[in-house]
Parts: sequence; C-alpha cells; structure tokens
Amino acid sequence: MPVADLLQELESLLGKIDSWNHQYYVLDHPTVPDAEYDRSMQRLVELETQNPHWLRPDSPSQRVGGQPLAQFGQVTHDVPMLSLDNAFNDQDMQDFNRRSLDRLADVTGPLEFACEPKLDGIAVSLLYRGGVLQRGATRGDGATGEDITQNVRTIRSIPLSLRGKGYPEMLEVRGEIYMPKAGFERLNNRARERGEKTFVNPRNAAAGSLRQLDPRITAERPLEMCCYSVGLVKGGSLPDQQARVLERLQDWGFRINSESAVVQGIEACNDYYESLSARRDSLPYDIDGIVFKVNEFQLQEQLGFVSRAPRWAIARKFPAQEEVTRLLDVEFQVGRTGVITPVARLEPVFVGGVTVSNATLHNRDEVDRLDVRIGDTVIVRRAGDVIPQVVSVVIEYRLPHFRRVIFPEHCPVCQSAVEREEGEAALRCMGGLICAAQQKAAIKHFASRRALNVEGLGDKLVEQLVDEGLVSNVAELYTLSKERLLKLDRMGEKSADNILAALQDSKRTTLPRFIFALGIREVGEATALSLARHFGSWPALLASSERQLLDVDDVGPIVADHLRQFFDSLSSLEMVRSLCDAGVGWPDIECAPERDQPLAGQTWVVTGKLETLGRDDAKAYLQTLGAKVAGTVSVKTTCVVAGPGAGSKLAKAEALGIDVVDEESLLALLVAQGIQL
Ligand code: D41
Repeated sequence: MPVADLLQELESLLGKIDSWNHQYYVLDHPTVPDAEYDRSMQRLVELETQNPHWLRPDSPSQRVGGQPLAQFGQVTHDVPMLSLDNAFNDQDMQDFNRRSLDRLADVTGPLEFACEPKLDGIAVSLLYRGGVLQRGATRGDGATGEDITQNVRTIRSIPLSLRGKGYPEMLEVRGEIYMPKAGFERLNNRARERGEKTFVNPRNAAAGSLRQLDPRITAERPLEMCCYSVGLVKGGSLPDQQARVLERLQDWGFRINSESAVVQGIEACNDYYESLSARRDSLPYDIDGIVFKVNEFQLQEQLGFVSRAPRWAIARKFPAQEEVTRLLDVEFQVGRTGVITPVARLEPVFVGGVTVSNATLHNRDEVDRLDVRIGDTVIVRRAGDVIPQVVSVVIEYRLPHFRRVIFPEHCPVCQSAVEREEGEAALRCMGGLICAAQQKAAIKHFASRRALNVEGLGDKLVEQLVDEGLVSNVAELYTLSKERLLKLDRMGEKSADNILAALQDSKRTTLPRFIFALGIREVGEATALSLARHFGSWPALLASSERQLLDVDDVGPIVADHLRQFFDSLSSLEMVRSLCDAGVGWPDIECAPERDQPLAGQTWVVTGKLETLGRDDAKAYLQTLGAKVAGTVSVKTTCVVAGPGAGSKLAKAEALGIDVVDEESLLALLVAQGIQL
C-alpha cells in the first residue's frame, strides 16, 4: 500500500478510536461492539510498530503503560491546590452562607451555588499544553505533589489530547481520580481468587493503583477521573461561572459529574444534600459529602481565601461510616438453619447516622482473619442499610490479657453438638428442629411478610410462644386457641383476635410463597418462584428427580441436594401435611416451559424505590419471566423500571433512548403474565 494511504488509515484509526474511547469512558455510552474496537486497536498497533516514527505520544495505544520508574519526581503546583473547609450540619451551612453574604455587600438576593458530589478519591492536576497532556500530578500537600504522568496516561477517561476548539494554550485541569464500586468489587474478587491481598475500600484501591511505579499495573486497574476545577490558565480564557467551566471541560473531552447542579440559596443546598444522601448507596462510586461552591467567579474573587481554603466553597460531610469503639464481648446467635454467627457486643458508638452496639463477625474465618480479642479497640463500619461490621482491630491498643474468641462446641441454646461442614465457613447447630433458636427463626421466617405474611406475629411474640411451649413448629401455629394466647404476658382480647384472624388469612397463599416459607436451605424467593413456575404444583415438585430439579433456572447441585433432603425427610413431609390439614392452600400455577418465557433474552434494570413490590421482589418476578436483571444500564438494556428517587441509571436510560416504565406498569405486566402478587 502506498505510504500516503497507510498514513491516512492511521489518521482515520486514531480519530475513530479516540472518539469511541470518549463515548465509552467519558459519556458512558458505548457505540461499537468490542470486537470492532479490538480489531481497530490491533491494526493501529500494527501500523505503529511497523512505522515507529509515526507513533504519537497521544495515541490511544499508549494507554497500556510504559517502563517502570525508580521513583516519582516532584511537582510544584504553580497555582496552589487549595483545601476545603468542612460543614457537618445545617447550622454550619447557615454560618457559611451568612459569612459569605456579609462579605458581599452588593449581593441582596440568595447566593447561587454549584453543588457537586464529593468523590472519595485522590485529588490530581493535569497539565495540557497546546491541547496535549503534558503532566499529571497528585495534589500532595497542595504546594507540591508527585509526578504521576505515566500512570494518568493509562486512565481512559483522561483525554490524551483535548477535543474540540477554543482551549487555552496552557490549561491545568483538576479533579478526583477514583475507582467505581463495581470495578473495586471485581478487582477484589480477582485478588481473592488468586489468594492475594484485597483492598479495604475503593479509595485505598485508587490510591494504591496510582502509587504504582509500574504503569502497566495502573493500566489494569479500573480507575476513572472526574474534573471539578481548573488551575493555571494561559493563552486563552474560560467562562465566568463554575458550572459553565464544567460544561466547557466536558466539551473538551473530560468527564464531569452528571449529578452536579446549580441552585439558589442555602436551603436549596440543604435539599440537594438530603436528596443525594438518600441516593448515596445507589451511586456507582463512593462519595463522602457534597461540595458547594459560590457559582460566580467574580464573587469568588471578592470572597478570597483564608490560609489554604477558599471562603467561597464548603464540603458538607456525611456522618462518618467508620468509627472506633471497644469490643465488650462476643455472643453466638443461632439462625434458622442452625448456622452459628458470632456477634460483637460493642461499646455504643454513633456511626453512619445511628448508634451501633452490635456488629456481625460473620464466621470463624472472619474472626481468625481479624484476629480480634475481647477488649480490643476495633473499627466498625455501617454503610447504608447493611448490617454493621467490624472491619479491623487497632492492634496498638491491645493489652496482653485480652481474651481470644472461643467458639462453642455445643449449641448455646439447645446444647446439641456443633459441626463445621466441609467447604463451609459456618458452624452449625446439629439440633435441627429440637433447637429452640431454630424453631423461633423458622417460625419468624414462615410468618414474615414475604412468606405467609401473618400480620401481627412479630419476633417478640414468636419468642414468647416458643419459650412458653405453646408452639414448636410452624404447623402448630394453626392450633393456637384464644384461651392459650390470652395466657401470654400483655396479650389482650383484641390482639388475640387479630392474631387468630391473621393466621386464618394467611392460609390462602400462593405456591411460591409457600415454598419460600418452608425455609429450605438456599431456597430464597427467586428460587421458590422458579420452582413453582417450573413444576406448577406441590405434588409435581415433590415427585421431581434430582435431574428435573437441575433443569430449573437458579437450581444447581447444592440447592437440588437441599431440596431432596427436605423431600426425603419424614418430619418435613409431616409438617407440610399438617399445614395442609390446617387449611393452608394455594392455586396451582400454569407452568411456562422455559423456552417460551415471555421475557427470555431481555435484560432489565430496576432502580429507585418501588413502593409496592420492593426492588428484590421486582427482580425475582422479572427473572421468573425469563429476563436477565442487570445492575447497570447499557445499550444492551431492554427496559428500565424506575421508581421515585431514580438517578443516574434513569438519566442514562433516557440518554440512550431505552424504554422506561414505572412500578404500576410493571405490576400490570406481571399480572398479565399470570403472576399472583
Ligand atoms: O469531588 C471532590 N472530591 C471535590 C474536591 C470537588 N467536587 N470539588 C473540589 N473543589 C475544590 C476547590 C473548591 C478548592 C477547587 C474538591 C477540592 N477542592 C479538593 N479536593 C481535595 C482537596 C480539595
């Protein structure tokens, strides 16, 4: 091929790949199949290898990482990188607003603020000359940082050369490098599989990845950068407002936060804080607060800064999700299937917005990993709705007499033997249904909202019923009489009537609920639904062979084994018979052969709050109809179910032109498909 043609091919490849990268990594909008991308990239590398003098520093092929460094160089920031003052409550925000207004004599109305989620990552500076990335550096202490140019070049959402026109000759862009939650999970899972060390949180993973002297390692890490301000600007100018600058940065190819907003006045800032903090857990990255900035640069200038922090910005921090406290004792809880869980009793501590005095220690492996002793100072973490956890021990505060955690050899409730099954981390009480703890847990599960939904039969009452010897299994619930109930502490006529009525109501149920209510090991709601739809009736399920069970979606050898064990156990079958004799019943289901499941081949995403179903149920039902349910929206998504509070996933679906339905439409669809809710 003539040289001119090869050069033209190279140009065209460079343009295409750069544009695809931008679509994919900055706009979250993939536009080409992976195979096509890979082919083009291969061809580019081939051309560059055959003609090394054509290789440009900003070629997308240069993102794989160059030679390892011996150490990082130092970088002095010509324009210092400021720090942020913190606010922890509404009062701090009021004070910030008042101070600002007092200094701005000309401003009469409410101040305009740019609001941005505060990403929990590493602050960095990128320097572009003539639109080409020259240097990347960490913030360091704000005056000097480390030269991480080689590493930032591997991050796909950082443009190697700027897009569009009109950028200044020299432009320093500042932002946060972070690791999205999904990438962090994948990275840790891989490390775990290989028996390597895992990272504590996405921030540490991002910091560790940037600190690599070998950029090839950084290149493999799922890092992203989101920009939030500029430093040095020479030979050109920028808009005169924070939000406008962000828009301009986006035009030039940078990723900016899609949650950013401009609001009027401090109350609106507080509303923004509340609404984003409610959605915090569903964001694809960790944030530790919200940054509020006076939007007008002219006002920013008037306000100036004190020591190292601007007077025109403030970071409202979320309550800490990790705190330090003391481990007072370890107790052992026996669950529904006999699993014995060590529970940490803690000196009460305020963390993640609530007071925490218990945290799970999961199992023996976890206790060994933490090497925790009673009396230790520990770090507890409570994020979102998850159960508080002990994440680590502060070894420096350990005293020699602190005791190790001793696991029981007998069940703390029924004294039966405790065993550890092969390949399992959990210890288990072998008492089965003679164990009062297991009886209570089984009954609580049976009566719970998603199972037979016996209203008013709460945990406390179940415990009383078992402790008083009135009930020892779920079938006996239906033998309860009013006289017996009235013997319980604090049980009045009316409550007793209500409970009997609720028990009566619970008898009319559905097959999936009934299967789920039995509490068979590993049989959750989704599996119960699949089983019900596959077999259609209880006798058909009971008569199924292991092979037939394995034909069901979500049923693998382990679940099949648990099911067979249940069906082969006389006491289990007797219990089912007693339940049916007591009048528990359900209509059979029409089975849908899996190949003509109505949503087969489709991918759905559920986001926001679903008032009636809840997200878990919605997902389970969609799966029963054959859909795949994914956690992120992409071009492959068929439909998004969005409830109140839906955020970036909804925005993305709209941007990609993907169908969006509300909960009501989903309910209608489920009912139309013969699902009884
Ligand atoms: O998302 C962030 N972590 C973030 C950090 C942000 N959205 N905006 C920021 N703005 C600033 C000023 C107002 C000083 C330009 C920041 C930071 N600073 C910052 N990050 C680390 C130290 C300071």
